[in-house]
Amino acid sequence: MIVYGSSLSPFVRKVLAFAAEKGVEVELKPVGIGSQDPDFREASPFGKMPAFRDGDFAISDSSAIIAYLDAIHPDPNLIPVEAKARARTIWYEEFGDTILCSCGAKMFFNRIVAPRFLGREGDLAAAETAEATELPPLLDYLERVIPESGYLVEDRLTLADLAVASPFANLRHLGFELDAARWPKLADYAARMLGRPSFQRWVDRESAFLQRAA
Ligand SMILES: N[C@@H](CCC(=O)N[C@@H](CS)C(=O)NCC(=O)O)C(=O)O
Repeated sequence: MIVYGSSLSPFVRKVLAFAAEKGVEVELKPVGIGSQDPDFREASPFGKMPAFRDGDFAISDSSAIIAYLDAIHPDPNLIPVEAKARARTIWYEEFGDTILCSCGAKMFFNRIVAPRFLGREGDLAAAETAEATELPPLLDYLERVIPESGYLVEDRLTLADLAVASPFANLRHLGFELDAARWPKLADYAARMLGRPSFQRWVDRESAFLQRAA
């Protein structure tokens, strides 16, 4: 099975971590933003990463890919079946994918992707505003909702944790330190989740790659 994209994308990283936690082997085929690679474009008609292929089956969108991986490899269960826990898991995935990622992307794209990989200046004012005004309420929210168990749903690892933790790797690459005085549960949570082998393998590679590209 092939995942197309770069693990620097929080959506790609979420899929890679989900596959690793399931024990499913996937190969990451590197493609960058705007890639015209025909196999990638066949799987992702609008050129967004991640895209995915399993033989003659191709699909894009991290949530669609995860639904597929979950269906062909149900164990270990990472998407609860109990109604409320399942709904909460989907909410946290949505929160991670849209609310947290769209804020984090303003910082990561403008400070790293645009200048280093696209050869143009990023909108540093937009990045600054995102960090100063958009991000803190999202971090306050997570600080409130993380249970004592340290897992968002059912006191065990689920897709909710993988989706919420993934964008924190991008914040780490930006040198953003979670203030443990203001967000103690969250600082511990993010460090524990990104320290799982399913994430750490990729985050370490990304750090090395970003250092080379600096
Ligand atoms: N909802 C999609 C979002 C994918 C997405 O926006 N990926 C970004 C990279 S983080 C991308 O490919 N951007 C390039 C573009 O929009 O052309 C998913 O979950 O896979």
